[in-house]
Amino acid sequence: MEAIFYLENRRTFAEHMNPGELAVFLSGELLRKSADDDYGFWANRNFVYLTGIEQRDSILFLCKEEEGYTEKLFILPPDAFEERWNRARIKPDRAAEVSGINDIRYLEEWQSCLADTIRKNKIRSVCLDLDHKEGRRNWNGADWMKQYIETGYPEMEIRNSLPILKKMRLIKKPCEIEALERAEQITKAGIVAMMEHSRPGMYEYQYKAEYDYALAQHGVLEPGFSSIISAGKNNFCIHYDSYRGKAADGDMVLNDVGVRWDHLVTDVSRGWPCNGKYSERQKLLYECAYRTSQHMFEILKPGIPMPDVDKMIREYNYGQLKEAGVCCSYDEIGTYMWHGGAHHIGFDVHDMVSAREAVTEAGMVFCVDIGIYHEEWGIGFRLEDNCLITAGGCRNLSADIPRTVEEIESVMK
Ligand SMILES: [Mn+2]
Repeated sequence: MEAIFYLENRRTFAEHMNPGELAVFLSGELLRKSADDDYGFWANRNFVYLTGIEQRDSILFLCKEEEGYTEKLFILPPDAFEERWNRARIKPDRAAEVSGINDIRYLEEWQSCLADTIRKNKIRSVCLDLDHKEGRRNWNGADWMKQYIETGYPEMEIRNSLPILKKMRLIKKPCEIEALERAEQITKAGIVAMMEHSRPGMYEYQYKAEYDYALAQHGVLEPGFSSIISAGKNNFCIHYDSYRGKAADGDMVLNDVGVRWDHLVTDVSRGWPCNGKYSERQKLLYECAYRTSQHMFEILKPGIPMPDVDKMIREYNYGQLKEAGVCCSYDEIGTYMWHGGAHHIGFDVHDMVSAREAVTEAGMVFCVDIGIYHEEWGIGFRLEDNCLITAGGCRNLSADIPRTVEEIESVMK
């Protein structure tokens, strides 16, 4: 992404702030795993969305003034010893180039800058990224910052930045769509590699190795999220991640995988027979999902409430399963469909999950995910594609990844 992307994001965020308000964002801290080993650092996505900076212990200040706003970025200072052992730290001029922020300071200044800004700009309210999910601890540092501000400035009002960011991140910019398109091509390479190597007796970890290898050939060193790759009965565990099972002749393989490119992540599922030829029952069920998916891509357009998208998938797929003689009453659909079919993707794979109340709008990208689970027949799979809503309709960004029975069988020949 070019710096203008981050600059525009900050400008839009500032438009939602009130004069006398300060927004503070943190990239997050490095988490220690055990002994002298740490978890890989993962920068807070909202911080990256606003700065492009993925280095730990970085802080962004956005200060709203009567006219416009000012911005400051705090980064770690150089440390020859630390950098010799681990990695080079971003230099101020590079941080300015990436983010488009001119005022770059070293981290040790942030407390005095905060005090100065609060006093000089008569700050009465601070916006923090208080992203709390079901009471689980938030590692982006915002909770710590909230406590710091409440202790030092007891009169200060605290406002949650999240509703603003959710709204912003729902609509993708053209450069984000471009990044997604590139990510889809690499996702295709990974999925096709798994299909091409597929054979009875193959272990799930071998499929995973094919996927990871194909991605690495394109410079993508880790999958967009924890890959779900399973075979046979393991397909009945929706977020399966053990990779120890083996595909027996006649089993279906399920993948639910993604690729991150320039921060944007895809989320695509396919289901194929490990031996390369769909059985009659597999084909029957797969084609129900396929027709439902095609139907959705024909009708999706701006102006549809997201819960309705989910409902439409369910109802249409029920019609298909009924016609196939699999399911006789809508009350039973839960036996075969275990999860919803539409979540947004973007900087996170479940991008802004609580934006379900949204109404489709040009620039939104979400999954059209049809999962069918027939335990009695031992067949479970998902067909999941990435739908971009356009001014007049929609586009399937993952359409190029083999998805019809014929396309998949011909890749596996
Ligand atoms: Mn998925």
